[in-house]
This record gives sequence, C-alpha cells and structure tokens, in this order.
Amino acid sequence: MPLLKLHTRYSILRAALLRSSSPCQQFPRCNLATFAQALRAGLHFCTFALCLLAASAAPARQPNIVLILLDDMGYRDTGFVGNKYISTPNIDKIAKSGAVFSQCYASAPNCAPTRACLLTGQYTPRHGVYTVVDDRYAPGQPHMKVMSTKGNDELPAGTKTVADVLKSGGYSTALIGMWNIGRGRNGSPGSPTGRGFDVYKRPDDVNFEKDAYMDGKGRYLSDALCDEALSWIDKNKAKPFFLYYAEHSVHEPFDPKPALVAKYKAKTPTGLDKGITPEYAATVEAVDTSIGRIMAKLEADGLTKDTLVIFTSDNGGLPYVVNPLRGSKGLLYEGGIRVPGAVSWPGVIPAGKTFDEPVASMDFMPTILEAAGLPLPKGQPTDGVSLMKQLKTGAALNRNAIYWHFPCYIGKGEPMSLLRAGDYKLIQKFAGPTFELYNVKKDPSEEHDLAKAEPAKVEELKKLLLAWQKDTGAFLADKKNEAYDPNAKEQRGGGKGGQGGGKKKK
Ligand SMILES: [Ca+2]
Repeated sequence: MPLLKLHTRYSILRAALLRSSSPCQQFPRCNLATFAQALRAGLHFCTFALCLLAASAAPARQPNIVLILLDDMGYRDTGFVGNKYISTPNIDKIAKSGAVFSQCYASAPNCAPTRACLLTGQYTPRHGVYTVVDDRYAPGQPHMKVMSTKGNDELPAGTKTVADVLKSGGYSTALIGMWNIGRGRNGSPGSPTGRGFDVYKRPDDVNFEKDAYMDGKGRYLSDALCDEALSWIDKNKAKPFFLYYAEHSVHEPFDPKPALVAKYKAKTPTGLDKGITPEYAATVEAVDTSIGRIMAKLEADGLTKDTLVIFTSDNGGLPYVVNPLRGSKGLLYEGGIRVPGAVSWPGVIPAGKTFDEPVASMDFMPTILEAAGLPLPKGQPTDGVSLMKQLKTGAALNRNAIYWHFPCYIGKGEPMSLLRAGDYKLIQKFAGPTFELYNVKKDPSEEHDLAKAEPAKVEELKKLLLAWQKDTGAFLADKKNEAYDPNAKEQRGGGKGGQGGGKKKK
C-alpha cells in the first residue's frame, strides 16, 4: 500500500509538472519534443528509484511470534522425531512447513532454569535461576554429599526478557500457561507482567485447581488455555504480537480425556515407543490438538506467513519416554535435556530442512529478536546465538561449545556441569568428583565413558568448562556438606513438591 500511494502521488506530481512547466520558457531554443521526452524519462527514473528506496526503507510488518513450550515432553514423543505410537499431526505440520533441529536441547534439566534461559538468552549462572523452588532440596540436607545452592527464585532485577524487548518494540505480548520464574503477580519482578508481558493467564484464571487437568465440569485444561490464546490473538492481531504459549501438558499426574485413552489402549507401542502409556499418549495428543487450533487460527486470519512459530519443551521426558537415551529430567545426560525442536515461518524459512548442529533454549531469544528486527538488550550478556541465518540460508553455526550448569540436588539429579563440543560431552559431577566423557554421536545412550581412554580430550574440554564457569561466575558445588550422612534418605512429601514428590510441576 505505501508503494502504491507513493506511486500515485508521483504520478500526480509528474502530471502537474508536465502541465505547468513550459520547458521553452527556461530553454527557449531547445527542441520542445526532445526536451519533454527527456523530462519524462527522468521523471520515470525518479519515480522508479523512489519506489525502490521506499521498498527498502519501509519495514515490512514485523512477524508475530508464537513460542510454544511444552512441559516435560521427551525428545521423541512427536511424529516428526519418529514416534509411531502417539498421533501428533499438528506439531508434525509445523515441522514439515519449517525446519527441525535434530539435536535440540533444553538449557537446563528442569523447568524454572530452562524458562529463564529461554526468555533471557542466558546460561544459568548469569541469572542464577538454577532449579525449581523446592524446600526438600534446600542445601545441606543429610543425603547431600556437597553443598548445593537453591539459586534465585526469580530473574535478577534489571534483567530484560525477550518479552521486555518485544513490548518496547511495539509488540502486544501475552503468556498463556506456565511462568514458574518467581511467584509474584501483578507487575512485580517475579511476575510475567513485571517482565514484559501485557497479559498473563494461568490455570486458576480459567477456573482450574492447581495441577488439575480437568475442572470438574468436563473441561480439559489444554482446551481452556487454548481458548484464552485464540481469544487473545483475536484481540491483538492488528499489530505484531508475541504469544508465549507455555502449556502445562505433558507433566504428571495425568488425567486424560477418556476417549483418547481408549484410543491408545487399543494400540500397542513397539520399538523405541515401548513403555509409553496410553495416558501419556492421550495427554500428548490433546495438546497437539490445541496447537492445531492455534495454527488454524493463524491460517484463518491470514497470518501464517507473518508468523514465526517455535515449538519445543522445557526439559527431557519421563524415564519411559526417552528411549534409548540415558537419564531423564533432572539430569544432564541426554534423556534429561534432549527435547523436540521445530520452527516455521512460511515464505522466510525454507520448508523441509533438518539441522543437525546442537541448539539450545537460550538460542530462541536472539532468534526471535533478529526476526523482529529488534536489538539485544544493551549491557546484558546474551549467550544464545540467533538461528535465523541458519534457518534462512542453511549456514552453519560453527559454535565451539554449549554449556550447562546445574549445581543442585533434586530427585535423582545431583550437582553437575556439562560442556558439549562437537560430538563430545564432558560431564563434571561435583559429588564425585569425576569427569565423564561421551561421544554422543557414536554412543547416544552414553553407555561408554571415554574419560580413561581419552585423557587428552578430557583435559582439553575440562579447561574450557572450568574457564567458562569462572567467566560466568557459576556457583561451584565443590564444598563438602558437613551434615552428610551416607545412610540418610531424602525427605519425602514434606516440602513444596518436587521431582518424585507429587504434584509440583517442573
Ligand atoms: Ca518441566
């Protein structure tokens, strides 16, 4: 439209010039026809050049951003990653219409720190949100060999999130679902509305009890949250928007829709899908349906080509859904941090590509800001890298290494630090203390510790890891816990929840 308007204005001006100017008044001895021809050619050129200038200067509409984050979904619980038991046609459609990251990682092995990394683009030592709030795992418990840290409950004052930057850049912003980086509400620094979100809707806003999938009236949580998302899109679609759709699915305990459970009870999972329960599969399919409704809404409103959609999970899955990976959420082995990852933006990101370089949650913040044409927060370190160039052109990231740092106990999890460089992973266990080395390309199940066989590689990577810990000011869980009792068992059921302890979400 601006181009058309500009062209129209120049057509009027040109016509006026040609009508009012008498070239021979200025150049009485020239050939009138030749001069008029030259003038017309010149004006055509100017019009063309100005149109080009306008085209390059006028920003296209900034893309909408839809960031879909699932809770506790394992790396291969969707069709596009190879699951044959669970039906996820809508998530698969996002992957098919865009690009897939075959080695997508959560930046932490549980909920809160990954969300903090995702929204700030930073490693855990930068913001200090190392784990979920859980009193049973407060540092110094008798079952803990080393002194861990509880870290920060919320982001440090002044740390900008992707929502802060997008909001300052003119976006409408909303979080529908789970926050979990602080307990505040109503604009406090521990609340989404204090961190750049205009709107925050959580389950109790749609009349669901804490951790309940059903509301007692036959309504399912994912359907209710999706209704909120669709309604918010409808109200905000006139200008660029950022929807952070952070589902409570697919965490335990499940309370799935009976018809879906019946469907999966009639099927038998085979191969790597063995062990997946009908209840889990039904929970995944229900959230896939909600994601499909959001995608259909974008399509119906003509926004598909104006929208960058990112799909991923906050940590690895439950032990029975991460075959053949080692570990599960809470651990820095592959099962604890490998997640599904897909991105689509039709017309901008070519469809059907799979990228094999490792990427992590923290990369999505700079990716989103580059897509929106907005700068990274000034004076704030950003550890993630934008994936836009790779997504658009296939260019390699060529990153030397990615790091994780989890100096905490929770469930089976213990203080660990990790570096991934090339195909190698070096894991530091503070309670060991040991270093373990794996080649995850040759040994995705991390069954063969190469530390003894390849000491030079351990030394090379150890230097990088320790330097990174120092550089980021990481809390080191390297002090003995004087209260340690090898016979002590972890406290159960008395805290505010946590892994293995009931209904707390992570
Ligand atoms: Ca989680």
